[in-house]
Parts: sequence; structure tokens; C-alpha cells
Amino acid sequence: MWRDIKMMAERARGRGIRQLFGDGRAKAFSAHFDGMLFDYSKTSMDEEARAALLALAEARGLPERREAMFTGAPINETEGRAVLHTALRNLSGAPIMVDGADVMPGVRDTLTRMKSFAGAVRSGVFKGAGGAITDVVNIGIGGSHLGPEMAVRALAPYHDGPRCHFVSNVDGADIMDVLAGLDPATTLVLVASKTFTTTETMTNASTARRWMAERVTDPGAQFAALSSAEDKAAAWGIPQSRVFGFEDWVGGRYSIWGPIGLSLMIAIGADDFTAFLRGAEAMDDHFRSAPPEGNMPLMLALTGLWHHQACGYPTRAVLPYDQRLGRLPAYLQQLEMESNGKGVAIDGRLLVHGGGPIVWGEPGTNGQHAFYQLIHQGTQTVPCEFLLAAEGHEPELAHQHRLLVANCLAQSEALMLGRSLDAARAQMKARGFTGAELDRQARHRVFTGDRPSTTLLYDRLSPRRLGQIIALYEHRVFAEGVILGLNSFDQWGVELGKELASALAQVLEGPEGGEDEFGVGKDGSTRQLIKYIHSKKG
Ligand code: G6Q
Repeated sequence: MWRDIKMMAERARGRGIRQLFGDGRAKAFSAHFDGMLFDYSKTSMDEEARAALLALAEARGLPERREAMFTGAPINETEGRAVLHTALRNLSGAPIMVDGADVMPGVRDTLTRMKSFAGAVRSGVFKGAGGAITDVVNIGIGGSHLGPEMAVRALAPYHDGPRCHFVSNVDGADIMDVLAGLDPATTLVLVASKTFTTTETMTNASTARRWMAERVTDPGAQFAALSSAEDKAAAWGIPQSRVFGFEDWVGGRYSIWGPIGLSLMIAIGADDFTAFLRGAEAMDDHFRSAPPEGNMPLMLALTGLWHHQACGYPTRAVLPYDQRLGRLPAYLQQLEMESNGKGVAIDGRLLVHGGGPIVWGEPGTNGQHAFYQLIHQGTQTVPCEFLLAAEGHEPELAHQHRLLVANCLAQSEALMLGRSLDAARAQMKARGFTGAELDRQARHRVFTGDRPSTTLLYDRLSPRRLGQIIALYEHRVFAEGVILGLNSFDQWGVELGKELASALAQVLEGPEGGEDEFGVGKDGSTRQLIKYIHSKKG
């Protein structure tokens, strides 16, 4: 099947995208869900290719695997776990069984506790030493950071709670810059760590506690833990009443929907947080039950496979024309590359068709003034995934939003249409160029066109929409992973560096012997780097 699909991509290369537009292509190559539109017509995928990709998804067992995920089967096989972030947004009341037990009572209980705590923080019932909480600092990294940071920023117009700040990097500059403007007496610190062992997070949490202890007699009272490791949180000094836990079937990068989302709930309130969950739940239902051709996550996945596996484009750009989605590319980098950046299939063999692509991006219009040059005229094709809100949250600046929208639509149009040499020559001629110089100048102004893009269009970025968008991408990643035959839910690739870092941290403390002992046993390059760092100390 893959061979046929790759041959179709080869034929499509010679044919281009513009030529495909005839009667009803835009409509036929679009998926709709709850007022959201995913337009993938500006790609080289035709009817035949789509049918083949849909058949591939079926043949790779996507429907069965999807059902297995939603019903709590241990599909994270390398870790022997179920994959049930969807349970955190299952507001339907339906049970979900794992090992014969319904997990939903536990999920509901935690959600209720989160609402009660967030409510108390927001209303001022929960106080710091100096009175009502004015600022919340979420300390976490990776999956315990990127989701809440992205979502809190995305939903800024809905904030009516304390200000939220995020610290993740072990680089002390991160926490120092965040704490600099805060009053310890009115700050709440959320230590967000599923394992409660992550070096960066625990180091920053200790730094925050010392900072608070300088002004507050009982700093521990202004800490809460978002963690599965209640015992470790208790040993660190955070009582059970302020520990919000979740099960091992929620992967870090899929954890925004539960306790890791507490900063978001404190910022926007329980009602809007529930709307966020409802949006994701609606997307879950759609993914589970919509017919394949109209199934938005599936079509997003097939477009991704078409571009990366079939056409061979190495990267894809995520380009939100929505400033508040400024951290979405970073969030998706983790979601997509940690989930599908693999070389081994579930059965332990090498992946025949490779893993997922490199994902990168920036919000528009900023990117236009930076890297779009390469997207339009570079020698590599970069499929672009535009996201665009039809309406902004600033009615008084509607004219700015019109400019934003016009720019987004213009980019996908320009990518597809390009500009021919003849058109470029005519333009240069009109500017007075002649002869060889006319030719030379014109060549620099040619756009090949036929560069693929998709557009995800929605009304405005509300909590419900954001929930839908994140769930859409989660399911896209899952569908691509299943079709490629890999496990999207482990991340062994992050382990080796962590192990070596803890050994190196000791080496950096200083050698036992003389200069020759720097980094003994390490390779020449690493020893040289260590020696340099030592020479600059103090
Ligand atoms: C995500 C990964 C990883 C994880 C961080 C933080 O899927 O597992 O990014 O979220 O390493 O881990 P803790 O939450 O345990 O501190």
C-alpha cells in the first residue's frame, strides 16, 4: 500500500496543486467539526491518494487501536500502561475501566478538589501570609510546563484570577527573572511534577521555598503539588490536602486536562476550565465516531503522512495567525516529536517508513518577516499548517484583525500560486529593467508555487475551541503513530542525556586530583569542554 501511495506522490510532484482545483475541490478536501473548518485542498493530495491513505489507516488497524485507547487497554506497550488522558475530560458520566475498575470516580473526585482549591485561591479564601494570592508560579518542565503555559497564554482574555507565571529551566536565570517581581507573601507555588523527582523542577522548587522563607514564616503553606507521587510530595513538606494527583495512564505531554492544568483553572475559573474540557470531549466523540473522510483528526494525520512519508518533506511548520497561540508550536514540538520521533516499531523492529517529521513554527505575521523567505523560495518544500481565528477578542481593533486574516490567506494563496518567470519579467520590465539585467532581476522574483499548506479556521479562541484544537492535535499524533506502527506514548529518547547529566553534575563540582583529572574517563571533546568551564569558574 505504501508503495502505491509513494508512487502517487511521485506523480503528484510533476502535476502540481493548482491544476487540481476544479469543481468543488475546496469543499471536497475539507473537514468540518462544530463550526471549525480544516481545509486541506491546497495540497497535492487527490481523490485517489486520499482513498489509498484512508484504506491504509483501516488496514493498519486504526479503528481498533482507537477503541482500545478510549476503553483503557494497555496500548502503551513498552511501559505496560493504558493511555487515558481522554478520561480526564470524560464529563459524560460513562465509566472507563482499567484492570476491571472504573477510573472515573477518582477522576471526578480530583476535579472536584481542584475546583474547590482554585475557587478558594481566586476568591481570597485561601490566603498567603500577606493576604489574598496575587500570583501563582507553576514550576514544572516538559509535559508539566508546556501545556499550562501555552493554554494560560492562549486564554488571556478569560483571565479573572491571580496572575500566572511559569518556571521550567534549571538555568537559575529562569526562576530569578520570574520571582524578581513577586511578593512571596501573596504568591502560591505549584510544584508540577508527575514523578516529583525531576531534577530541574525539584531544584527550582527548593529555590522557590528558600526565597519564600526569607519573608514568610511557614512557606510550605503556600505550596501545592500536582503529582502522582503523594508520598514524595509529603516527604517534601506538602500535605495531602494540597496534593492533586493523577494516574500513570496520563502521559506528561497529555496532562493539561487534569491537575497539571490547575494554573489554568486558577487563571480562568472552573466554568471556563470545564468548557475547555468539554471542547476536548466533543473532539474525542468526533474522532471516535465520525466517518473517516469527515474525521478531522484523521484527515490531519493523513495529510501529515502524505507530506512526510509519501512526498518526503522533512519538516512541517505550524503557523498560528493568533498571537495568543504563540506557544502552540513549542507545545506541538513536544507533542509530536516526543510522541512520534521514533525509529523503532512497537514490535521492536526498525520502522520501515520512518517516524514523524520535524515540527517548528512561530505565529504569523511575525514569521513572515523572518523565515517565510525559505518557505516561499527555498530549495526544500515545507508544508505549512496555518491556524486562524475569524474573529479576535479586540473589537475595537477589528481593522488589525482584518490585516491578520488577509495576511494568513495571502500566504497560503502565494504558496500555491507562486509567480512565473514571465510574470516576474513583466514586473521588472515595468520598473524599467532591460536586457540581461531584466532577466537576472526577474529570476530572483520567481516563486515556484505549488507549495502545500492547510488551514484550520475557527471562529475565536475560546476555552472550548482551545480544548478542541489541542485534542485535535493529540488524536492526529495518535493516528499517525498507529499508521506508522510506533508507540506514541513512551519517550525513551530523553533518558540517556538525563543519566549522563547527573554524572556530569558531579564532575563539574571539581576533580579530585590536579588538572589532568578533569572529566577523566570522558571523551576528549567533553574533557576539553569541562576544562574550559573550570578555567572560567569564579
Ligand atoms: C512528557 C514527558 C516529559 C515529562 C517531564 C516532566 O510526556 O514525560 O516531558 O512531562 O520530564 O516530568 P515530571 O512531571 O515527572 O516532572
